[in-house]
Amino acid sequence: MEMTLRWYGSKHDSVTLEQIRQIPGVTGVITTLYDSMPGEAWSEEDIAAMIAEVEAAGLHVSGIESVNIHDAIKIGLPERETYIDNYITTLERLGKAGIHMVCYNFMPVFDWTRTELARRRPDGSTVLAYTQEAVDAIKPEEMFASIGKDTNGFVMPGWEPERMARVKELFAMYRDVDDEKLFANLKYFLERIMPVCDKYDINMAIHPDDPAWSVFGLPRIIINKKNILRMMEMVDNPHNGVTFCSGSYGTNLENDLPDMIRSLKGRIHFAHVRNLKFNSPTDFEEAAHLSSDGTFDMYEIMKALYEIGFDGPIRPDHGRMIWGEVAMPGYGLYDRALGAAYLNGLWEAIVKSEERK
Ligand code: DNO
Repeated sequence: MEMTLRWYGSKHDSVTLEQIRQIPGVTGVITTLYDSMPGEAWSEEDIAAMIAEVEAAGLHVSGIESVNIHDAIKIGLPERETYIDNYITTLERLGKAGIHMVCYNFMPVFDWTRTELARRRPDGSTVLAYTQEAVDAIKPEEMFASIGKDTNGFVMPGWEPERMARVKELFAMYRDVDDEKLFANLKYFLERIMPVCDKYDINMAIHPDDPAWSVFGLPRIIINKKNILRMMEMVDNPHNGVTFCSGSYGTNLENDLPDMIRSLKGRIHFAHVRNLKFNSPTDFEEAAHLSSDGTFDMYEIMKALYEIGFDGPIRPDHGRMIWGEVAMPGYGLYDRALGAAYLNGLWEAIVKSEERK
């Protein structure tokens, strides 16, 4: 595996490449063209500039998170053809530039959903949190306003104000899309892009829906072992793979994370590893990465990744806001750096204990 950190680009991120370079064991970044709109073809110049900037700092681009999917593709509108063509162009240009992993998601309307961006924990840190009660109590169009004040001035991925301004319209567009339709539209999209992925050896890594259940009545399909295996089988190509995100699948306590990892051998192309602390099955907060701070056994998660021979990029995921840092919620430097060091420590211990058996 390769330890990486997500980075939004110098225009958008409070964390610098120089800082990332100093986290022990982090050799790559996962980045994106954050200003690009879903459906646009990325230009060769922009891709080259992104890579050059990262490489000048002594790091490399280990993959893209995300190349976002236009709603027309998820809904299955006739215009999807143009947007899929543009997506293929982007993949082709990324492949030619030497990038071989692309993370994306297929969530309708909202990307990840949290009801609080700064819940205070007993140690004084603040974290992202979710309660089903809070979601049930508001209308989708009020969601952005209710959390928007806590973004610390950053644009949150998937929660761009222009997008949130259209929430009602987006809901109307998804009116006739149920789980089966969403699966069919995902299959159509994947079948169209697999040839370019085969040609340039690009691993597509779908991110799970977060939380792993339907919110506001929208269909959500990438939520559990059964559905993800269905997706792997429906387009049975090794380039059709997943981002294994422990914090997203883990929102549903019925998901056995190590077992899911083992069942996805060969198809996990990217890993987001973080912990959650549950106060009840419908109230969780994003704890520190350490097993003892949350609900998951992080050792077992890392061990399962080791056992399936996972060799892709991995990254610590949302961190707590600590030590007075002001950053995009979940994406500060300090706690993610602690997370990277901890995950590297677990990995070293697993590798050595297996090798010395
Ligand atoms: C949240 C992230 C997601 C993820 C996308 C992938 O912090 O994990 O926004 O990047 O769902 O497309």
